[in-house]
Amino acid sequence: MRDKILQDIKDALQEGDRDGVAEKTRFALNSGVEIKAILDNSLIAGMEIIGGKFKRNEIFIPEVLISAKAMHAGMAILEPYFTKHGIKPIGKVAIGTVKGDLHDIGKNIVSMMLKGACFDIEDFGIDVPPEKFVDAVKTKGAEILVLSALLTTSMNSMRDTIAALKYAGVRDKVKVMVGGAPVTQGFADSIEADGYAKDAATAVDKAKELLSKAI
Ligand code: B12
Repeated sequence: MRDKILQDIKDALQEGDRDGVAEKTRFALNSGVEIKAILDNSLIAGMEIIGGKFKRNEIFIPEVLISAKAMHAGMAILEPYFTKHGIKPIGKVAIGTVKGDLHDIGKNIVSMMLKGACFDIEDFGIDVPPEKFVDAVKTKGAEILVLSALLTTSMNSMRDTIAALKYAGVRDKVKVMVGGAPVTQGFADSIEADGYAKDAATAVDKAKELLSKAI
């Protein structure tokens, strides 16, 4: 029964059935299925399948966006339960797609996964200038900055953001994690980022690892 409920959500997500995902997620919660299982085995697992199909050109942008919206619908049902169940945030994260870049599908997935892993997330959206990240550290106490870029040109904004943190004298107060399709470990090292991960699942592990290292 539990497996069938989880599979139904996953199927609805892949079909891009926003209402179906919301309704089935509600049903799963009411049936006592754990939040983490819904998140991991239905929403994230479903989105990973969509990501794989997209990579293999089996589906295209509209389908990805429709499924991402369906995932949002499921997350919206789960979110209040994170706090209700006393799940305390494990760290404060500011996330955004860097300046000059309007891609946000991957960033949103990373954001959702971090939220699912109980990080306190402030999402600045797209085209985020370095100053905004600096401000997140200075006035909002962000412990990790998560920077996403999908364009080779906007990768330079990651470098600029780290330079701005140094200039503002707060580089040692925050960990910086970078990612997005064109970003590599080599690039992350070259701009002196603290962490890089190739996908959203690994991003969560990396964020936890960065937090465990003293800032
Ligand atoms: C969808 C899309 C768009 C949509 C964006 C919609 C949106 N709301 O995001 C639209 C149509 C608006 C668009 C516009 C453009 N796009 Co576009 N776009 C894509 C496309 C097809 C998919 C990107 C995507 O969402 N992938 C799916 C997500 C899930 O993957 P992802 O973002 O990589 O994220 C995963 C990981 O990278 C990682 N991750 C992501 N961020 C982070 C951050 C951290 C810290 C970590 C750890 C991990 C991590 O986790 C995610 C999940 O596992 C790609 C091609 C492709 N096949 O990738 C081109 C692509 C990225 N676009 C491209 C281009 C050129 C453009 C435009 C310049 C086109 C134009 N001439 O106008 C504009 C740019 C506008 C701008 N200033 O940003 C090029 C970039 C080339 C380059 N190397 O620079 C690509 C590669 C297409 C191509 N082959 O030419 N695009």
